[in-house]
Amino acid sequence: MAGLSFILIGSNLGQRETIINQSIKMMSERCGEVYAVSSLYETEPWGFTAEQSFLNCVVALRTEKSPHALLEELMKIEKDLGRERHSVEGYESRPIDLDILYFDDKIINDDDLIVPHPRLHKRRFTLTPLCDVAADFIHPVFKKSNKELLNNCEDFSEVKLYKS
Ligand code: PH2
Ligand code: MG
Ligand code: MG
Repeated sequence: MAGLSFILIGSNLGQRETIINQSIKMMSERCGEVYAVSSLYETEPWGFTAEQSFLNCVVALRTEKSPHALLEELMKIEKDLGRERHSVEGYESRPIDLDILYFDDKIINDDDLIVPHPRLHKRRFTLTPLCDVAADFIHPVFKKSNKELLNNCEDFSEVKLYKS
């Protein structure tokens, strides 16, 4: 049976909106059915300083892939869209970042993949678009809806509507 996954998309390097739209098209061609897309938000870099702000959104994806196969395909799409990974400490600016937030109500704690995403509840730039597409979805670890997580979120970095 198909799995239901939510993916956070982020970009703060290059033609941000164009690259994000390309990534959504590639996910629909290579990963499964993208059946909902949140509004697009302009967000303050979280956890590091960067020249350019981020654009972030969340897509809902129905996929036949396993969580690890999905991760592998998302990393290939990142690479195809020009993402380079450098071995630096901490975060760095990137043209595209595709993060699995949830995969059904699975709890995965592997070296290469942790689901639900371990920092999703701490980040307004994630919870705001996530609530556009899945406000009532229950976090399988905290047993709280995304809406509740957003209401209790202590991160107040700026998240501005960019395009609905
Ligand atoms: N991603 C990060 C680190 N910081 N800040 C914003 N606003 N948006 C992001 O997508 C983001 C971030 C690590 O992946
Ligand atoms: Mg990320
Ligand atoms: Mg990532």
